[in-house]
Amino acid sequence: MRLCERYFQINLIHAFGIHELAQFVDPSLLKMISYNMITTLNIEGMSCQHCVAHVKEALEAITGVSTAVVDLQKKNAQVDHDDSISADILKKAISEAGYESS
Ligand SMILES: [Cu+2]
Repeated sequence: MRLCERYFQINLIHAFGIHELAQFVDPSLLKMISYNMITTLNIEGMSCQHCVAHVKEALEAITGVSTAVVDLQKKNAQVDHDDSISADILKKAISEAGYESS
């Protein structure tokens, strides 16, 4: 599914709600819809832009993560992902990359 279609569908959900949408949209299409959400995690241990790139790469390698914006000054990452991804999955990837997160 292309990104613009996906966002269009999410806007539909926000406008009508999933149950209302189910009344006039094919149920098989609804199964394809997942919510996108943004999770912000605090990250410890990043000291330079290489660390930032490393964390970003680790997060964006996860299926279901679309983008990760990692900020060295703020010591955080804003991760845009679908609803199949939990914070624990994100933290595990950060941990495996060698950093602490909460
Ligand atoms: Cu570094």
